[in-house]
This record gives sequence, C-alpha cells and structure tokens, in this order.
Amino acid sequence: MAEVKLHYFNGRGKMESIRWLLTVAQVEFDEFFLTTREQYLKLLNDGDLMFQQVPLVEIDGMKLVQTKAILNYIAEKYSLHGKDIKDRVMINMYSEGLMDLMEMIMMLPFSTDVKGKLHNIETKAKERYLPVFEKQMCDHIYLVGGKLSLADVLLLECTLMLEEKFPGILGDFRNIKSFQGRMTQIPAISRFLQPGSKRKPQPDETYTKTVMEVFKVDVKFP
Ligand code: GSN
Repeated sequence: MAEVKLHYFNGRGKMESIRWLLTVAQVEFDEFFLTTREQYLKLLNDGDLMFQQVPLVEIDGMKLVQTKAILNYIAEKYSLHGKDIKDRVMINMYSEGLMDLMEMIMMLPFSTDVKGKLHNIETKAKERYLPVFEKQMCDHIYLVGGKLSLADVLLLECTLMLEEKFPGILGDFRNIKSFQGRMTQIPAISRFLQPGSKRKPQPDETYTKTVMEVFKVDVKFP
C-alpha cells in the first residue's frame, strides 16, 4: 500500500489538483472513495476532518485538510515551490488565480443557469486569466524561476479543463499552447493523460448525485 492516502469522491473536485501534483512529483498514492454519508460520518467521528470537509490527505504521519495547504506542503517537499520566498509568492499568486478559475468550473454541476455561468467563465478566462499566462510564457519555459513548479502543474490542469468546455479557446494563446505541448512530454504527465490513470473524468450525474447525498445538499446553487 502506498504511503500517501487520498480520501475524496471518485471524481475531480478539489482533489484533482492534488492528484496532478503528486503525479508530477512521482509520488504513489492510494485512493479511498467516499460513496456514502456513513463513510463521511465515520471520518467526522474519527476526528479526521478538522473543518468537517474533504479533501483529506494522509501523508508523513499527518492527516491534512485544506486543499491549498496540502498543495503547498507537497510542492515544498518535492521542490516544486521555487528557490526562495520571492519565487514562492509569485508561484502562489499564479496558483491562486488558476484555482479561482478552476473553482468556477468545478461548481458548474452543482449550479443552475449553467449556460450563463459558462459564458461568464469563458469571458473571464479569455479576458482576465489567460492573457496573464500568455504574456509570461512569451519568453519563459516555466512560469517562475526557470523551473517546474506548482503553478505550471495547475496551469496545465486548468487549460486542459478550459479546452474541454471551450474547444479552441487557446487559439489566440499560442504560447500557452506551446507550454501545454512541452508539459505533456514530461513522462509522468504523459502517463497521467493516458486512459486508465488516476486522472478523473469530467463530472457526471453519478458523481454529482453522490456529492449531494453525502453532504445532504438538496438544491443546486442559483
Ligand atoms: O479548499 C479546501 O479544501 C476547503 N477550503 C474547502 C473544502 C470543501 O469545500 N470541501 C467540500 C467538498 S469538495 N467541494 O467543494 C466539503 O467537504 N463540504 C462539506 C461541508 O460541510 O462543507
């Protein structure tokens, strides 16, 4: 059994970036999927969920929650968080922006007015987020410090998600497209993108229903 254990749904959600980062760091992990409310209540009763929320990651004898804290720990441990505090703050700024954008996509299955929200996401992606990365990638191989970091991993994850929703969205962002090409040649990433890997598909009805049942959510967000 692997030393790192992930507790989450059998779907992307907030855990998917953690799966990506562990993959790039070449860390093996096992997954424990929440399928029933009883399993969630057991984690609660065992005192494993500090804020009664997942993702939960068991690593180095700790039970970690809070996605960003987990990502930062893994990034630090596997040298994917820059060489100094100035690199780190830039990595964190890029990463926060990417997580804001991915969060909007993540919430779609739990929302009403999906069409309106999709339009808003596409506009924000094209006008607010992608231009930042396109500009930086004009004369850089990686986003920060000439070295692969958490921010690059999230940029790849985010842009692949965007392309699933809006095919061709990178048409005007050629530097990001080249970046994607370089990143997908990294062997661990290339394997992760193959069928049968631990990468999760886009959310379907079963995933959405399971999440809503486990957390007793009755109505979708307006
Ligand atoms: O980023 C984080 O890990 C936390 N700031 C939020 C985690 C969170 O919202 N987890 C959800 C499931 S994942 N989807 O959004 C959760 O556990 N919700 C249950 C609840 O009662 O809040």
